Amino acid sequence: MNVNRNISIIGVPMDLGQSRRGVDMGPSAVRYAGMKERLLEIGYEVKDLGDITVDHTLDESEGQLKNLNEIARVSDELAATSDGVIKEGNFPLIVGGDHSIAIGSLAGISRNYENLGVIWYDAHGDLNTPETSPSGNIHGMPLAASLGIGHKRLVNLYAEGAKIKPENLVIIGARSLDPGEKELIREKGIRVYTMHEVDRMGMPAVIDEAIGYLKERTDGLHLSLDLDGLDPSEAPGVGTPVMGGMTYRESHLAMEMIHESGMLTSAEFVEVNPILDDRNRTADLAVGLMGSLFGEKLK
Ligand code: EXY
Ligand code: MN
Ligand code: MN
Ligand code: MN
Repeated sequence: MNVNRNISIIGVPMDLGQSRRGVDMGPSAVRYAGMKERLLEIGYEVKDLGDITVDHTLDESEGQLKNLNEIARVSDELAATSDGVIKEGNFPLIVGGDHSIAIGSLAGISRNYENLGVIWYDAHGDLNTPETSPSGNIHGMPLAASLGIGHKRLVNLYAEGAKIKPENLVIIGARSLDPGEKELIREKGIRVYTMHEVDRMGMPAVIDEAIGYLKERTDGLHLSLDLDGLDPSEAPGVGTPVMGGMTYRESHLAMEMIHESGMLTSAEFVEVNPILDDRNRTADLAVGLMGSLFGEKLK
């Protein structure tokens, strides 16, 4: 199956899922880094649908998850938009904003598949629930919510219950997992390639194995790429950096191999925070990885 040649870009300037202001400027920074031009150069039809409006007023109510109401509202709008993009026959390319937006993207995109596969490229598991979260930040919860675990407002967003299945999920690059996340990984048998596996096996073997594992059981593939999956020395402009991450070169290879699989049906790039960045370096890197993901050749 070849990648759809018609890309629809959706910006989600979301910064309510975490506490570091600036990630709402991620979509602008990635556009400024030439995302649309890069994809046009490779030969795609590209439509930029603009940004989903986010009300950045912080919800100071105690007890609830931080900014739950606005995150749920935006996620619902993102779900409907990305669902519509697929139903029109286009490829949704979503740019955040913090990783809480994946609750909406997975809710909308998964409606179009029996078994949507997910590659979660991230330093973190994003598998926390309100009970296990050390921070109460919803950007640490999107994968649990998408698996049907966590706050009911997030679990039942756009459609009732789980949006993806644990056996259709692969996490790559994890190196900062909370106790509750480790428990959930064990309990659900989620396939995780931590940085230990990435180092021991090498990225080629990790991606080969992940693609082989997903190919036989899924009918679509969503890539959720959190820029903090890369080492902060290369991608400093992220809100929750963790040392010892994947290199830019390893990540390019991963993107090229995912493209070669012909399985990719949607993608999102999240957590670019230009305020924390060195000039626009992390956004530039994101656009470079998009080039590889969509088939740019070195020769
Ligand atoms: N596990 C920590 C928490 O839940 O607060 C940190 C989560 C960081 C999430 C970033 C988006 O990947
Ligand atoms: Mn705004
Ligand atoms: Mn994440
Ligand atoms: Mn992360």
